[in-house]
Amino acid sequence: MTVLTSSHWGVYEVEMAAGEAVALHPFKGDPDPSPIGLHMLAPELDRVRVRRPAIRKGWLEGRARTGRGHEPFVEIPWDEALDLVSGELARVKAAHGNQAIFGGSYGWASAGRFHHAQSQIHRFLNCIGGYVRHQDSYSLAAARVLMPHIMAPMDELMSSLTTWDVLERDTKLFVSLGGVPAKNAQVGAGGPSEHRVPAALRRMAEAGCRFVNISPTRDDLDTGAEFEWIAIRPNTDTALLLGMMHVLHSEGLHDQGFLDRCTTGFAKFLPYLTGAEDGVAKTPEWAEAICGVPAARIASLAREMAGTRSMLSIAWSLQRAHHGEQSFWSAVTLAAMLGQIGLPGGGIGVAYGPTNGGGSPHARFAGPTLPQGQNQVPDFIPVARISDMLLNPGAPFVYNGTARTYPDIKLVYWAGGNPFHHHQDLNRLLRAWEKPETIVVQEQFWTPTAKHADIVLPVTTTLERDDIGYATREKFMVAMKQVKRPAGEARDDFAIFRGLAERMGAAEAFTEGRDAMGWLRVLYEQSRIAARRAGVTLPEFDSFWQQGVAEIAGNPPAAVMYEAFRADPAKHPLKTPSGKIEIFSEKVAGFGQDDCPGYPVWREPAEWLGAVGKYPLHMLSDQPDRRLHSQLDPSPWSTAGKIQGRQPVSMHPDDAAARGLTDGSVVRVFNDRGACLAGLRVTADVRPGVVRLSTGAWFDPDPVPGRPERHGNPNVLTLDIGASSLSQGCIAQTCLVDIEAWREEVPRVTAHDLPLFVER
Ligand SMILES: Nc1nc2c(c(=O)[nH]1)N[C@H]1C(S)=C(S)[C@@H](COP(=O)(O)OP(=O)(O)OC[C@H]3O[C@@H](n4cnc5c(=O)[nH]c(N)nc54)[C@H](O)[C@@H]3O)O[C@H]1N2
Ligand SMILES: Nc1nc2c(c(=O)[nH]1)N[C@H]1C(S)=C(S)[C@@H](COP(=O)(O)OP(=O)(O)OC[C@H]3O[C@@H](n4cnc5c(=O)[nH]c(N)nc54)[C@H](O)[C@@H]3O)O[C@H]1N2
Ligand SMILES: [Mo]
Repeated sequence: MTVLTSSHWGVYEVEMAAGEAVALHPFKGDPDPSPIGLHMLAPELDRVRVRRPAIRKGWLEGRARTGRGHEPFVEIPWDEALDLVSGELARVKAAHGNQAIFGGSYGWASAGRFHHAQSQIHRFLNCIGGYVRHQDSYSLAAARVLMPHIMAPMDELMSSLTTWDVLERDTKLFVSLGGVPAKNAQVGAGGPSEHRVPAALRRMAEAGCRFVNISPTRDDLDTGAEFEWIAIRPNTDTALLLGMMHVLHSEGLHDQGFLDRCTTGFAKFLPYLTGAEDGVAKTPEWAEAICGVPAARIASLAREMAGTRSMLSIAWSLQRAHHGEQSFWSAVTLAAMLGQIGLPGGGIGVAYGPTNGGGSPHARFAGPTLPQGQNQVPDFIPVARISDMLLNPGAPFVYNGTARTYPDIKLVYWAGGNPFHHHQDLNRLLRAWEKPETIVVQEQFWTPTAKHADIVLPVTTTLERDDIGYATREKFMVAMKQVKRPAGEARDDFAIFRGLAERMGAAEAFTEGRDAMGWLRVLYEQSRIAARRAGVTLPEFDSFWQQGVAEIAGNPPAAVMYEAFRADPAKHPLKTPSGKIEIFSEKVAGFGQDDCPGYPVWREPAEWLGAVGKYPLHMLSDQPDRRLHSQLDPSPWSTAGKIQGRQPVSMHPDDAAARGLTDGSVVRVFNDRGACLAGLRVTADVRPGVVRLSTGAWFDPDPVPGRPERHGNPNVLTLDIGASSLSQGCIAQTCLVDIEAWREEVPRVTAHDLPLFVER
């Protein structure tokens, strides 16, 4: 019998010897397995595990706030560590209330539905009176806030995408904004067991579908055939889409019948489009000056989309930008004018490619989910406003139409995320990080966030515990059996929180008298009931656990997104105030915000290539192809993709020549916010004026102030402001930089070193 395990990169077969995992192999049930996870057993990863509870020396000796990130750690026994953490939680609670505890703890953590770090920490903190949470995600904040006002919640839009087989049969023209990146489709939260995206694109191309990729980078689409690349300036898609809409309207190519039946507010948007409102007609010529795409091509593309069955796919990266809401709203409006929403193979998808799940043919039902309980603390922050919160307690902010204030945080507790990976302007985060009195981090590895904590508690990996792997609309549910002893003294997040709950009189509330296996059984049974309602029969727990895997059989028929809504909008209304697609939203207009008015508009981003300033290059920091974010960065697969040990930065040959830079050399990427060293990759796959530095190289600040970060982490350069006052979302893709040769001695990368340990 094969032992299977699941991860965010897919399912793998575990080779066992004498009861321990010795090797990982691709899962035979997966047509296109990802290489990322094959390296989970690598000694390079084992070396950087957190093995014992560790306390920063200055904190242990006198609760000193200074010293985070450069002081040594003292390792202590578990009992003492749990006493310290529970004592600290109790102290902060008594002195300042639970609203002084930040437990938002954003992050992807690992696959496995029970040992899901976010669920565990939120459940625990709720059992002791609550915590300040976060709202939305780094991935999708602008869209998550906007889309329910105008179309539907993002989760609904993602899980109801028209399925690939329909696209293969009916789509004649597929236009992607930001590609359908195969590198991204490797991933799916919880376990993509059947990687299907590259093959689906190939089948579409073979069936005769034509592809147009509108993106600053060419290589985010691969159909196995020729396709057209329209190299747009970053952050200007809204202008291009408005230019296309202008053509549709002025040539009478828009579907007035669809607009009348299925949308609301087109008439209120029209004066902006024609220029009757502001004196600026949003013509293709107007758009060309902004987005750099020839007006003639903008016009012809609009006609082509109107003249055939066309699908518009919009990558999430477009809304991870200043005024990022506008690209999504514009794309929805263009699709509405084309009138193909609800027709087989036509309309809009948000999006094909960011993860494996979109367009999947498999049934949808709730997987095993640990209940998180009730949070007594009402305070929250939009997820990417963490530095603002820590730096400005009591300061006001607006979010989705309401005015709020930042809470005053004394204790930060993180489990399952890496803010020194995910947050923008890391030099600013370093200043904000000095504010809390105590920072507790539960981690598997000595990540930069662990190194910047006061108390680090060692956590098991998925291979070291029993769990259930499941991702929405995937083909298999996997019994993730423990195949390895925990590294050092690592414990499950559940066991750690149970230990704390026992000390704080909340053990019964937290565990409900169950151990981990007891919970797996209960959560599985709940999911089995949900599956049955969706027409899927899962075996009983014991046979599932014994078989090691359950196939999700009983697939629904091929589906067309919003087919029923299109057929009868009154009977199948959307969850918007009007029940229709809102091209004009009374609700959003009522918020009275110029940076996100009641209909889609072009607003200049804070930084972009159309602005005259001192930094001439637009830096994209996309998702890395050899990792998930910062996870497994020390693995041989991730390091093999680096140049002189650093993250590659891609640059157009013209830009490299203008600066006298050569492929493979170490360069300094810089702006006013910071600088890092990266390895130069010269390629015509990026538009001139654009550079790409993928995320995830572990943050490696130089101890000498003013010297560049050493590993190529783009977040020392990115801008830390909200997308707009509507969503306050992450805008990592709005960032100008310059690049020069690095002529000094190249410093060693220390990101994967262990911290210093001292005796007490
Ligand atoms: N510049 C720029 N920045 C970005 C983005 C961008 O496009 N550009 N993208 C953003 C996006 S979309 C996202 S989603 C974020 C991702 O940001 P994160 O989700 O914070 O990144 P990860 O590297 O996945 O961090 C997860 C951490 O959890 C730890 N972990 C894994 N399993 C467990 C467990 O069982 N228990 C515990 N306690 N810990 C565990 C891992 O070791 C890892 O350190 O980054 C954002 N940052
Ligand atoms: N291998 C791998 N896969 C992942 C992840 C990972 O870390 N590693 N992370 C996962 C997560 S958490 C998320 S949220 C998704 C994110 O999914 P996305 O946000 O869609 O992914 P990105 O890779 O940031 O960007 C996709 C493409 O958009 C292009 N692009 C950037 N800016 C613009 C623009 O202004 N206009 C246009 N037209 N194109 C633009 C980029 O060049 C890039 O090729 O990916 C998921 N998949
Ligand atoms: Mo994300």
